[in-house]
Amino acid sequence: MRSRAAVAWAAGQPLEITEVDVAPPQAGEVLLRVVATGVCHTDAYTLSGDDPEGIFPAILGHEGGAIVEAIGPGVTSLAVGDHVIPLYTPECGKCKFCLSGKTNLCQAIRSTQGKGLMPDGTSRFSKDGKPIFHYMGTSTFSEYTVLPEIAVAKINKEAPLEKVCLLGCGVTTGIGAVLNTAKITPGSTVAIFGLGGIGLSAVIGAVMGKASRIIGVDTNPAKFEIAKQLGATECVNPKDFDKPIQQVIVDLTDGGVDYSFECIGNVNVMRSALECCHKGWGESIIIGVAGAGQEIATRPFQLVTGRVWRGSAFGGVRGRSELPGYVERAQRGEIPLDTFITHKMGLADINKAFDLMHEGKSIRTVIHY
Ligand code: NAD
Ligand code: DAO
Ligand code: ZN
Ligand code: ZN
Repeated sequence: MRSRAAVAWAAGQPLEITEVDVAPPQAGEVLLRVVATGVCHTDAYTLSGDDPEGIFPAILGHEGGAIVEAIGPGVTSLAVGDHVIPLYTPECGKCKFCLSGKTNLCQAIRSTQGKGLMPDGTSRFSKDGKPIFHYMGTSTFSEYTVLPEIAVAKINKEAPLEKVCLLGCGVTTGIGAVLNTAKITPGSTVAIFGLGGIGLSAVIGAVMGKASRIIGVDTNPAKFEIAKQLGATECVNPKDFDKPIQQVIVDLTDGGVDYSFECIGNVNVMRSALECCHKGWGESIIIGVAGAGQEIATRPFQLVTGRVWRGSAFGGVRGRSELPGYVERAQRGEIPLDTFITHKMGLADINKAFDLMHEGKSIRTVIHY
């Protein structure tokens, strides 16, 4: 079949809106009609060429809300008409990782997904007979996309897909990093570096976890109002101080915060986030994705003296079993998705969504098909 799509032909080039061919779902796969998709910083990161896994040409997009259009042979857990969220972190329930109970990083299709291919080693997308790669196993910048059954979460049909699409990445990532990865305790003090879609979601997670102080940190003060609206108790701009931001936070908090979250992808900020944690017990969670080849650094004594450095992917959330619960929380009004949607537009304007993100003018743009 034919599908409207935004194709990334090469790193650093704008996406081209065009028609692509989509092959039918094979065994264990489903064809989805994407109703709406968010645009996340990770899409921009890959498009920039900084992503070591970035392969071109590809159809980007990983924050979708969709409806099952067709199922391939052997699919049992999904039916045509189901409302779903595509998962870049699948959940097979059978691999060593799924069975460990310790991680959400299912590895069942990891090797092919990382190569931009379906589990059988081929792509379902092509243009004029030439294959186009999948992206993060989701490719939600195509109106029709094919996913393995194990990478699709079935959700409540009542939930608006043009809003709950944001639970496919950013909002779940931020909330999950606070509640699942850090598991903050009530009364904790928290610092959140970067107040984009991920950091603002971490603010929500910190409110849910009953943090006593939530310090938002961003170099763009335009983000402070919305952060405070969501529950940040104070916001600081590193540019306003002539000492390192970690020192500012240590001074503000009688020795440092209990938990910090890096939601930018900047290795220098990752160091600040670690070093603003309290001696003896402070934990810093890296959420941001740094550029290819970059490395983090701190003095080992920071860890010897009790600080903990950890990371979080998709908020530690197991997509098929836990994401439907996030949708229910959003339906109950506990996750204010509307606050995140600063812009809405059609697929034809998707490059504007990237511009708005780079200009710091959007939290999330939702693309409607
Ligand atoms: P975004 O661009 O919307 O937000 C980033 C924020 O950081 C902006 O508000 C910006 O002003 C601020 N910022 C930039 N440099 C700063 C600095 N030096 N100090 C303080 N603030 C600074 O991005 P987003 O969509 O919220 O994504 C954030 C990061 O999270 C990206 O690296 C993205 O790739 C990553 N991410 C990770 C996961 C995961 O599972 N680990 C999931 C989604 C996104
Ligand atoms: O299992 O080795 C693996 C990779 C899992 C991918 C998790 C990606 C999380 C960070 C990327 C940002 C997502 C938008
Ligand atoms: Zn994302
Ligand atoms: Zn698995």
